[in-house]
Amino acid sequence: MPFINPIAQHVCPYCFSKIKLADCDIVSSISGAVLEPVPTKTITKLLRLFTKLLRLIYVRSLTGSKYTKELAARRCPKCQELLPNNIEYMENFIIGMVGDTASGKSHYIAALINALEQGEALNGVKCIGFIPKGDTQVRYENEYYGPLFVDKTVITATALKGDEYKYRPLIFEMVFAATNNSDRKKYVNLVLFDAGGEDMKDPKGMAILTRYILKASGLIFLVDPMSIQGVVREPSALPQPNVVRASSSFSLLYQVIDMCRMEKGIKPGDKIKTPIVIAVSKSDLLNNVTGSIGMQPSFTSEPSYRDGFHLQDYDTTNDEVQEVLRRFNESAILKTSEAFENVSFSAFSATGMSPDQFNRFSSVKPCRCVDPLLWLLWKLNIIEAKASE
Ligand SMILES: Nc1nc2c(ncn2[C@@H]2O[C@H](COP(=O)(O)OP(=O)(O)OP(=O)(O)O)[C@@H](O)[C@H]2O)c(=O)[nH]1
Ligand SMILES: [Mg+2]
Ligand SMILES: [Zn+2]
Repeated sequence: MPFINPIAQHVCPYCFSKIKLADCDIVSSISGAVLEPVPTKTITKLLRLFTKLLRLIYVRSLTGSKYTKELAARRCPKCQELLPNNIEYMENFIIGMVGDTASGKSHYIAALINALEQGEALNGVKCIGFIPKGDTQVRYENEYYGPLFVDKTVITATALKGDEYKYRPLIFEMVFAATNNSDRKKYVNLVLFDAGGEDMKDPKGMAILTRYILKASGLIFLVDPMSIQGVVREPSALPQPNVVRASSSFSLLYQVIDMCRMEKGIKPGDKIKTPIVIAVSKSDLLNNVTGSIGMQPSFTSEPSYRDGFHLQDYDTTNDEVQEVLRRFNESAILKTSEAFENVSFSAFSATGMSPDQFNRFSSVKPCRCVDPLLWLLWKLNIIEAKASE
């Protein structure tokens, strides 16, 4: 039976509280019944003292058929969510999608996870295990994969449903093989949050409903090309998109910076350490406009990830995207992003094309969706990058 460190603190991926596993009830995921409660006031003082001491040296492992047949899980004492059953030996990496309404967050999640499940990119970075936890796969298939890749229709705008009061992440267990530079395997839960742009556009929404942005290990900030005024005004911006924005994305970025500083106690002028990728979404819409300024960017073609994450290729696209933002009068985003210590620029297309008038795609051809995630994993020291040859 594996030893579980009883004094280690773990971060709940749902409410972000720091918890000790000894303080969690063990619950059946099937019936919801409490299988082993944390001792409460109902038991005698002496017994309570004894169990308290025991919990300081021993935490039960949830292995064996007794727990498997109940799909046993620990329950967070703060938010009552059932924790992933691997929480004792995994580190949680919360990756938050940020972007205005209709900037492309949900289609991106659909294409990103599909690309990860295909395996080539993960094999390349020596990820030897990728497993969705709990209800993640069912939710992914119903809300993302099914609509986009099977029905080839637009995914509906994200919003909390009737009785929901918080966004729940998709959680994937990732195991990385030992390498020359690190002789131990790495165990990581990739915790991916998607939320409605409406719930992050003002400080109140971000403080309560999209709080994950302030707790994230890494951020992917989406910039819709249709929020770049220089692109929208370009006559060659075809096909003309159905959403043209009145304002640029950098006001949302200002808010992220302001609230991250408040949350983490960072003085103005000091940099925020959370790595962030500023990613231009819907890069297929840029095909014509980049041509009009004589650019043939490599960010509109899919690279091979077979033998790993190529830093040189990423750096090329990083420069290209910054050039596009400069040339189309969106330098404010470049300037604003200087508030972050680790920032890079990327571009991807989740679908390869805009939907038709019936909200359908004739085919779905994602491009460069894994780039932002691989860069974050590299910055977080989870994967290694291939330096230039
Ligand atoms: N051309 C093009 N359109 C895209 C792409 N990705 C998304 N779209 C379109 O952009 C619109 C919004 O995409 P969503 O993924 O729903 O945007 P979102 O950021 O999740 O929006 P909210 O959930 O409302 O915050 C949809 O009509 C998509 O069809 C893309 O890669 N290329
Ligand atoms: Mg959405
Ligand atoms: Zn919790």
